[in-house]
Amino acid sequence: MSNSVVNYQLQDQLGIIRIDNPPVNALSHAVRAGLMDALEQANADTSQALLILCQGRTFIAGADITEFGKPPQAPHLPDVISAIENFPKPVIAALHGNALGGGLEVALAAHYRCAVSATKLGLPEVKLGLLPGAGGTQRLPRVVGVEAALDMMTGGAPISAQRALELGLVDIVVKDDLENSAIEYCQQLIADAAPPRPSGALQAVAPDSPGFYDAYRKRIARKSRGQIAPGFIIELVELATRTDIDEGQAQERERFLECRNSPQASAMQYVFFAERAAGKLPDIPADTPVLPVNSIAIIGAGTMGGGIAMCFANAGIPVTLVETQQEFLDRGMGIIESNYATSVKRGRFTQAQADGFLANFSGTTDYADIAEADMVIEAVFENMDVKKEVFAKLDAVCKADCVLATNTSYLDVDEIAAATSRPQQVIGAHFFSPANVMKLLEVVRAKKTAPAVVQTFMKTAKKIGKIAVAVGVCNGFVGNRMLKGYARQAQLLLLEGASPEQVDGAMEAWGMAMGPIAVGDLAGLDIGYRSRRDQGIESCSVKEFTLPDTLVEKERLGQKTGAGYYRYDAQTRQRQPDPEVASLIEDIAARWQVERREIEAEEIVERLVLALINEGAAILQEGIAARPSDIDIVYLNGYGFPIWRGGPMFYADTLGMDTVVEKLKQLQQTTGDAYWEPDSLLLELAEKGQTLNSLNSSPNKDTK
Ligand code: T1G
Ligand code: NAD
Repeated sequence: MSNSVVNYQLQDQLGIIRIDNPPVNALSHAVRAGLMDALEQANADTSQALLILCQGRTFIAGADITEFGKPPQAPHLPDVISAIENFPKPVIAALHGNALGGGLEVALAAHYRCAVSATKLGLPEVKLGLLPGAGGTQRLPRVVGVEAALDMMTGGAPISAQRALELGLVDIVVKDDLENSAIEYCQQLIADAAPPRPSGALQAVAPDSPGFYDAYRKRIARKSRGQIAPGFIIELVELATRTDIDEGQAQERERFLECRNSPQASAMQYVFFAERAAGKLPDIPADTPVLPVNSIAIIGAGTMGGGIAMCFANAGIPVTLVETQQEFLDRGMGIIESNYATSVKRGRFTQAQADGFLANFSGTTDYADIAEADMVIEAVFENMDVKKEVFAKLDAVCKADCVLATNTSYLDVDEIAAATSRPQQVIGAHFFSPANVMKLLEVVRAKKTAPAVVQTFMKTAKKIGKIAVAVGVCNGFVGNRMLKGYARQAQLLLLEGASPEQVDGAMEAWGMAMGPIAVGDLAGLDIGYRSRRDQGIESCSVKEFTLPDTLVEKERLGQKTGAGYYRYDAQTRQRQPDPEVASLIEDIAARWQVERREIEAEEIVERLVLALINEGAAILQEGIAARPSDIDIVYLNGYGFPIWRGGPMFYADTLGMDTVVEKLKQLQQTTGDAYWEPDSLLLELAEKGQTLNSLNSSPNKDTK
């Protein structure tokens, strides 16, 4: 009695359940039903023990997320879990790949667990706005202890098989031939007459330090700000230490359903699929051949060049740094070495790992030394003439199929490509600072960039752990272009009466990682100042630039000079409001005859988020982004937009197109600012009663 995805077979004294539901053996309805059938069969036959394992690249990677939002079908997962835990014969789970979510809960319901060494084990539900809903919050603390369980469930990051062995989550780490090693282990258990060993019967030991849970809530407060699931997980783990498994699971189910029905969960599940969609280019087939990238050169070992180089070295790809002078090379390498030392101190890498990464580095001031590089990424000064000169040199020395990329933030990639005889090999690769930390990468497709070059960069991005989004050429691409309107509103709100701390406070309370004013101080006000001068904009000639221009001319560049919009405490680096800036703002407002008034947080949030939405719509209309979810992935991974709001375009749909258009029109009327004219795409969608999300299923094929 098997079905298309679950097979049961009796082999000597061992019943073997094989699950085969590609791509990740998710616990779909068919898998759940198949498991119940197989348990029934094994219960009735002569098997002495029961082995559960999966075909393909991974053990069960969780409940089937594509079934969320659809009417749930029996058997439900908690029923399958109880059937496994209460099975009268020992049940063994054999793990490989990613045993995640409901998959780990199935393994926890089993009485014994073995795993191959590369297995990852985790309960990442919190990343989907959920919590483990099939006993994970009750069984995991019983098996690994309260603190380790909390770390795994509130953070969502998987642990290694070795760590799982140390914690007692797996009983044995077996050789890589999973099936045979697992069968051998089962036969040993049968020979030893090992009994069923329900983890639900174990006792979860309460931590003895008073105030443990409050301290734990404080510890995760910053990274889980605004999310409901992490708090519920702490509550349920605490409950596990003082109730039996049935009572605990009942409470868990209630909290799980509360999360599942929350807007946060639908936003975060949208993000799960949006991240995966971003890697699929509507006009370039997935099987387009990619160019080899086994060596790379980085031109410019400054702030960005150094971080970008670390990404490749960490992925095991030899990196050559190119600078104009040896002293700049030494300076750049010095910063890289100290970054690794910091990572070792913080336990992110072992010393051996850091040494291994550093061994991938070499440096030169002679371009001829990079003639054989497979890929080159330029990260020199943000100046068109300098970049053109560099690309002309690369065109002269690099081999024909070398991929030539520029890390420019704003400049025209088509113009840079035209400085070479091979524009089809030129592409934009916009990393975010710090490049060795930030996950986002805007892959900028110039008009002549060859599909194979685009595909090569998308694949390379995944290899170095980045989330790549393909975008077209325009000033500031997707992220920085939308940021301009957002930052402009922030400046206008300051002149109209809101203080820097009010603007940042409102956005951070709404969920942004950092408010726009503080972000300016973090990035450095001189970058914007130089870019405006390069564009020929005279200082203090534009209302919304007058304050940052004035601050720069007062050498208040932001955090790096200890003062910008805020003053920064030398020890704590904490930002403090500065009365000097407050009076400066009043003067500038008077100079521009801006009437000042009380401004509520709600207005601040509304204007800044609507600015993102309206510009995002224009970007879609122009085909600079292929789908709204790509824009969301840019803002979630590059600009600190709260994941539980799904991104600016997803958020626009939660407001509704009618509301968005109405609010934009109201602002246009009250401010007289043409900037607020609703983008034609929003008008069209509102008229047709459609959502931005409806465009995600038919992405724009002409992203250039
Ligand atoms: N359900 C449905 N589809 C899934 C899926 C899932 N759980 N996981 C992956 N996919 C699809 C994915 O969309 C993609 O499809 C393909 O598989 C390959 O994925 C009760 C309720 C396992 C580490 O959160 O983290 O259990 O794009 O491109 O980089 O407590 O996928 O090819 O059409 O990501 O090798 C908890 C989610 C669920 C794990 C593999 N589980 N998955 O990464 O491949 S909630 C998770 C992942 C739960 C219970 C609760 C990763 C991966 P397509 P991929 P990958
Ligand atoms: P930086 O000033 O820190 O570093 C630039 C480096 O390039 C310097 O070390 C300089 O010596 C070197 N250089 C200049 N001309 C060179 C040449 N002809 N050959 C070799 N090396 C040369 O600048 P940065 O902040 O790292 O910015 C680099 C690029 O990255 C710019 O285009 C910038 O717009 C972009 N960018 C910056 C950030 C950021 O936050 N800093 C973020 C994304 C993109």
